[in-house]
This record gives sequence, structure tokens and C-alpha cells, in this order.
Amino acid sequence: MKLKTYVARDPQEALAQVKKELGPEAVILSAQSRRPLTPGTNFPRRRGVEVTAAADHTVTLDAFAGFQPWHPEPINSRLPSFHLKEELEEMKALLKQWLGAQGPPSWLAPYQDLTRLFHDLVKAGIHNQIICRWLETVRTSLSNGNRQSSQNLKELSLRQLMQEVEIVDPWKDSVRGPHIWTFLGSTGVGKTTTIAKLAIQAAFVKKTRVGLISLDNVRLGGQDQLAAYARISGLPLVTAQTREELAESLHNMFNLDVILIDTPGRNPFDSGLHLDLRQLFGELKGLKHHLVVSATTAEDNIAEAFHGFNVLNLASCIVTKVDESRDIVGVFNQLYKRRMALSYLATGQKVPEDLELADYRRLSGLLFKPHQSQMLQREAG
Ligand SMILES: Nc1nc2c(ncn2[C@@H]2O[C@H](COP(=O)(O)OP(=O)(O)OP(=O)(O)O)[C@@H](O)[C@H]2O)c(=O)[nH]1
Ligand SMILES: [Mg+2]
Repeated sequence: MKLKTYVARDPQEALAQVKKELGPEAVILSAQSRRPLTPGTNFPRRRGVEVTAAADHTVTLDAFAGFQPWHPEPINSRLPSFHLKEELEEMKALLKQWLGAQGPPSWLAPYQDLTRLFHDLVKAGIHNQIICRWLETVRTSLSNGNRQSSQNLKELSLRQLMQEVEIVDPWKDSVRGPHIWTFLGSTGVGKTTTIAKLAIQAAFVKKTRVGLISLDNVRLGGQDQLAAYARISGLPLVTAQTREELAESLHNMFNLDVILIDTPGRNPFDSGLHLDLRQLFGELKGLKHHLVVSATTAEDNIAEAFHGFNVLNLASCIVTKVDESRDIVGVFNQLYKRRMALSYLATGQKVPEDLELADYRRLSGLLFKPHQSQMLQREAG
């Protein structure tokens, strides 16, 4: 068996090299997007792909002649965010100690439901900052002579808490021309699946004219998944590689109602991410960027995704894999912190049904998922 790794500017170039050297029977073992460093320097070269292929010949030493090792980025480029993280962790721990030691404020004591809610919020892991802010709101509303029944008071104060996070319906944006939405995020969070769900709902339930654009041309087969959905549902799909091609595709689809743009998953820690996003979308008008995050992702990594993609002025956050997560507290905390709006919740793998517009009632249900049975039991008792 002959095994060889090729580094090329794009998948087409890599495949041509594989075919030329290993023959048409060669099998692709792996393909990855790479930004290697120029040997002997700390300067990244332009993005490319690294493809490892095998052919059924005897291995020869010269099979590795063209092999170019990939040098990881210098660790220094990530230090600032590590420091920031440490500081944040310290602050979080301090606030937690403070709230834990303080317990609920004494003025909350006459309101048993609210006191329980306070404990539930602390237990659920809601950031102390948010709880403090919620306490302020509750206090103001109580001192304004709010004479609600105990249950109403709890409902009201829970709603006040939920409203710390804005919920938006992207369809209500007033736009001239089509809605143009991009879907950004880390790898595997569910961008393409969410686009397929939205596209089919928009075309067959809302009866709007939908167009699809895929920018996922870096990985081999990157567009296949969306192409399959487009074929099944009869929706137009075009691919674009550069900002110029994207602009041209948008121009050609201008008579449609909504254009959904799929992007390849990106690592939010990648130091080239900001520049790449600005280069690709920076000057294109009318685009609304939606960040897709998975509810199963740890809160620190959600924070990094918000930081990494926020260079584009994000219109909303779409939370996926809600069905696979115990709760969505991590996302809620970060939405509050970043003042980012929430639009859709994806609740499973089924296309198109497992996608819903977020609302406050649903949000509070998801926030207290693990404690819900406990809370219901208490309420019944
Ligand atoms: N349980 C569950 N699975 C989901 C959900 N959304 C997507 N998935 C699954 O997650 C996996 C990855 O989904 P993709 O849509 O390919 O993710 P992506 O962000 O486009 O991935 P890349 O393009 O590789 O970055 C697939 O198996 C999907 O079926 C969801 O809401 N719940
Ligand atoms: Mg995808």
C-alpha cells in the first residue's frame, strides 16, 4: 500500500495531485483545512488543505518526499484569552462565594416562592451577576407596591429574569430585498441541519421563495449534505468560494424571499478567524449573521465562540441540540453577558420539524429542565 500526504491550495488541486501520483484507484483517508506556518517563521501561510491518500502499491520511501509537516500555531497567540479566562474564573468564584455566603437578602424572606426561586437560580448555575440584577428588579417591583398573588409574583419575576435575554424573530426584520442569513459557528454544531430545517419550513410552510448558498468548499464533500437536502426539496443551491462569487450569487438570487448561506465550521480559537470573516463578508450589505451554538458545549467554549464570531456584529444566536443537553444555563449566561439575542431553538435531528422560534416560556422551561420535576413536586405539595 502506498500512502502519501498532499498539501494544496484547495481540494481540487489536492485531488489532481492524488490522481496524478497514486492513480485513479487512490482512496482518500483524511482531508483537513490547514493554515501552515512558513518554515522557520511564525507567519501563517494562506489557508489550504491537507489530504492523505492511499493506493494499493508497495510503500516506497519516496512516497513521503513531498510530505510537508504542519506546524501548530505558536501558543503565545492564545495567551491573552487564557489570562482573560483565568480572571473571569476568579471573578465568578468570588461572586459565587459572596452569594453563597450571603444567601437570599433579608427583604426576600417574606416571599417564600421568590426565596425558593432564588435558591433554584443559584443551584441551576445562573451567573451571580444575573441573579443580583434580578434581585434589583424584584425589589423595585415590590417597593412599587406590586400587590400580586404569590403565584403571579413568581411568574412575573421569572418573566423578568427571562427578559434579561432578548428574543427575536428574524422574519420580522424589515428588509429591502430578500432576507439574507449566514449561519456561522464551530464545527459540527448543526449549521447545515438547521439551514435544511429552516429552508424546508420556509418553502413549504411559509410558502416563501428560498435560495441556498454553500461556502463550505474547503472540506471534501462539504457541500454534499446541503446538496442532498436541496435536491430532495427542489430548492436552488449554488456554491461560492470568494466574496466576489458570493456577491454574484446574491445578485442572481435577488428575486427570492430568503437566502440561507451555509459556512464551514470554524475553530473560534483560530487566530485568523476575524480576518477571514471580515474578508469574506465585511463589505457585503444586507447580510444578517446568525451564530449557531450547541447547548451541549461547555460554557467557556460558548464564550469563546461568541468572542470569535462577534467580529461580524451578530444578529442572533441559534441554539441547537437542546434535546441532548441537561439545560441551557451556559448559553443563557453568555447571551446575557454578551447582550446577544436568541432566535431559534433546534431540538433534534429531524428535518424540518425539530426547529422552533424561541419564546420566553420555552426558555424558562429549558433553563430549569433538571430542577423542573423537583419544582413541580414542591408546587403540587
Ligand atoms: N440531537 C441533535 N442533533 C443535531 C441537532 N442539530 C444537528 N444535529 C446533528 O449534529 C450533527 C452535525 O450537524 P451538521 O448540521 O452537519 O453540523 P455543521 O455545523 O453543519 O457541521 P460542520 O459543517 O462540519 O461544521 C448531525 O449528526 C446532525 O444530525 C439537534 O438540534 N439535535
Ligand atoms: Mg455543515
